[in-house]
Amino acid sequence: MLKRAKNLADSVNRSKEIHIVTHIDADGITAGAIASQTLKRMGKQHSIEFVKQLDKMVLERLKNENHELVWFTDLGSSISVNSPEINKIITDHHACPDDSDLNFHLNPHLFGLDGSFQISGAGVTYFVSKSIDQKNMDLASLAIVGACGDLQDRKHCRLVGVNRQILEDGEKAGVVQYKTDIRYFGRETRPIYKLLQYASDPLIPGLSGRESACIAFLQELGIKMKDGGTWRNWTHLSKDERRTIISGIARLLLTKGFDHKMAKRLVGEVYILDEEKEGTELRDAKEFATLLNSTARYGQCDVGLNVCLGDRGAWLKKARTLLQGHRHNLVEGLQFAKDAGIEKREYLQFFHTGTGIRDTIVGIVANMLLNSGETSNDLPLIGFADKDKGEVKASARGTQELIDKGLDLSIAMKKSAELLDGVGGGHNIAAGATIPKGKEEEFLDLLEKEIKTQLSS
Ligand SMILES: [Mn+2]
Repeated sequence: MLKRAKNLADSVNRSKEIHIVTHIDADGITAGAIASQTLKRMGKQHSIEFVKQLDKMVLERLKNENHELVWFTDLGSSISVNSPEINKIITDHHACPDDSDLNFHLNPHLFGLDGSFQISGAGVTYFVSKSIDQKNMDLASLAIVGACGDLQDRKHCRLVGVNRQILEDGEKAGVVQYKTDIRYFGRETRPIYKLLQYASDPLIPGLSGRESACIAFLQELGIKMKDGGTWRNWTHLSKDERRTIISGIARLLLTKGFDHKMAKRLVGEVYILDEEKEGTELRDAKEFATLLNSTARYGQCDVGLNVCLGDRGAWLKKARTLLQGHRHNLVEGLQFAKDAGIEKREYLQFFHTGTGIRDTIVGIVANMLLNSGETSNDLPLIGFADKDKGEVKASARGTQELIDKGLDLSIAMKKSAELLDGVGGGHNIAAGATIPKGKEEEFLDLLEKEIKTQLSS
């Protein structure tokens, strides 16, 4: 991989003008920011754009734009063999056939690694950046944010694989710290009772989703929720207080019949960006990633990009406004999906929200629903939402247990979509597809057949 990274670095070095094309999510924004910052430091002429997916139209346009070099980050694995007309390098981590020897493509799957948890799009982009100049090691912090945005820590409750190398680089450069702590979202910014109220992995029986129960639980444990007039967040608590809460939750889980494996998921590694102010979304890598996601989902990637490139003024303020809106839309979207109803089949379950929610958040909603305890989680969940131009977006989410049994949603979604003239792909645990509207039923039949084959082989 390092040799391939070096090859790609050479291509960058040789080019005077470079156009970056990246994906619209947290991993894509951080990947694009790493590439962009690298080129800026080299004094290269460069530009950047964000795309939802690389379709024929985008490729055709890029061909006509005649860039000296196009740098695809966090996407591009699907086109690696096509489009010889575009002079390109690709740093991606999405599944691709590993039988090819493509010297312009850096992808963990080409080296026998798994891009869903060992390294992200930002991570592979970081390796090229570091190959160009060791001084770019400070960009490891963005690569860690990208990995968290991609939920690469979910499988082992910590980052593993090549991600560890990036983590060590970040530590050496003094930009990232990691430690073991509660894994719930909002350690830096949420009042403690809110952290518990929105807890989803694992769910806390009796507390998740219930504000007053969370407050009562903390009072019973003797935890002071306020300091003077302000809410304390998780990082304000003493070691003892943290331990008291964690064992309190573990006790709840075990008495309600959850196993030790579930209780163990309470605690894991958290990633702290040393240079960011305490108590802000940017201090915790997971919260940073969520901030970026909420710019991306609303077509405002440039806001997230500017925050990644260092803006802490107007752009950050704008990002925070988008985050507020995003939170609101997720709550609404979740309700909308529930109202639409979840239909169960033998090998999958699904919901269809029509135009009710944006196609850019249907995947997050599906994921929230699957982990909410309100759906059975022994079936993958597919969410549909209408796109414009007579197309439908399908987002599929699975669980680790299903992956261990052989489920690969990336392959299933790709195969089924392509049979209907659509496109699909992603990761084994989370994948998406775009298909013609009206073909949903046919799509579900194809998908179910494929999933059945995967789970029984
Ligand atoms: Mn990615």
